[in-house]
Amino acid sequence: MSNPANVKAALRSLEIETPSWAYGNSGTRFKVFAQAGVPRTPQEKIADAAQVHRFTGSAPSVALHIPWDRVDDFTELAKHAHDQGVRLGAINSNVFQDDDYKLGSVTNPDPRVRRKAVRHLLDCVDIMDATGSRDLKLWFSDGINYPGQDDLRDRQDRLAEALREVYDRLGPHQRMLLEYKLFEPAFYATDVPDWGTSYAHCVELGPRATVCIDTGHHAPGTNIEFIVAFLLRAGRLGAFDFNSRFYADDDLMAGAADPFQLFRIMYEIVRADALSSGIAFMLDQCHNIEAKVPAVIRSVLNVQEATAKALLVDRDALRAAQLEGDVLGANAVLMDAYNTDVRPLLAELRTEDGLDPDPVGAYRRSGYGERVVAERVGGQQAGWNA
Ligand code: LRH
Ligand code: MN
Ligand code: MN
Repeated sequence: MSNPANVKAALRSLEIETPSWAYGNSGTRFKVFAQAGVPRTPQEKIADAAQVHRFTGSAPSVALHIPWDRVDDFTELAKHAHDQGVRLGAINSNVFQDDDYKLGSVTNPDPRVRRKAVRHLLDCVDIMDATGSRDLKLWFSDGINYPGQDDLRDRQDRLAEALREVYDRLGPHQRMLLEYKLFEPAFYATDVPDWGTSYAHCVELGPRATVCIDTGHHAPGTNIEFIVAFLLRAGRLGAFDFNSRFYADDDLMAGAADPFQLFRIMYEIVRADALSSGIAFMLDQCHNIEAKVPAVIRSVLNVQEATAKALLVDRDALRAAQLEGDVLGANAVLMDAYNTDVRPLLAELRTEDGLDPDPVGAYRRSGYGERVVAERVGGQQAGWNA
């Protein structure tokens, strides 16, 4: 097993970005259950994100979604984040909410709609310039519901053209993250349905275009750690949107439904020594029935636990067993690490860093939740589930 000091050092370097939309009201397409005390403004979402960082020490940045988080002055918003002890992270573009996008955004057959969508993406790069964000995250709801509805290949051409224009606008230190999703809201054919499509467009674009893996965006049973290993080998894994799913894009807390899968993903990261290589480890979640800030804290802890277990894998013993063809032995090495209770190690790490060993408990005891319930009236919707 790796030595605990090395494990702790590696865990200290792990940064998990939280999404502004996790703090707002959200729900399913059937109902949004409004919660008391949820943020009314982007500034208040950032204040909540800062609480997650305060109690975990591992969530120093918050992703924005535009236009959900539109403000007049993004430089001011970046300053506000800094004053709260966090920074602004990835800018997530939103070209899926307007009526104009009924038949798609950048792949829409109507050039006027495509121009509008590209203009929004370019606006997002302007916002990145103001916030100092490195990453532009693109997710397209584009696709078709019926065979013959539109030309599959033309849509790829339109997509490539739009991506090129946006990629060429990026500054030298900015990156594009292209997220894929199997289905929903388009059902028959999605224009960026899988990692292969995303990867192929990224390769065509250039080195600063990389794939974002949202763990909820695959068919059931997909081996996500294989995708992780492949993209790492190809140098094209840019980011994760972590969340848990039982069925589809459930957006539940990362590591809640399948902590073993999260461990297997993090093991591939550790295996590639890629924990601090610039991959953005982000959460993309909604907390529809549970309290939001503690749910985000719990998710950060889940990612930390999976990572700690991945770091505990005895890589030398694993390699030796693999090369000997010792199937059971190799599997046992991995399972030994997974079955280790890493909570005492993480509690010790937090204590050493001046944090409470129990971040969820500490948050509850802080009284922040009660205070915002008293202060904030009329919380805002997180997303599109009106
Ligand atoms: C799409 C998605 C994408 C969006 C977010 C709100 O399902 O995962 O990342 O930006 O949800
Ligand atoms: Mn996502
Ligand atoms: Mn999603």
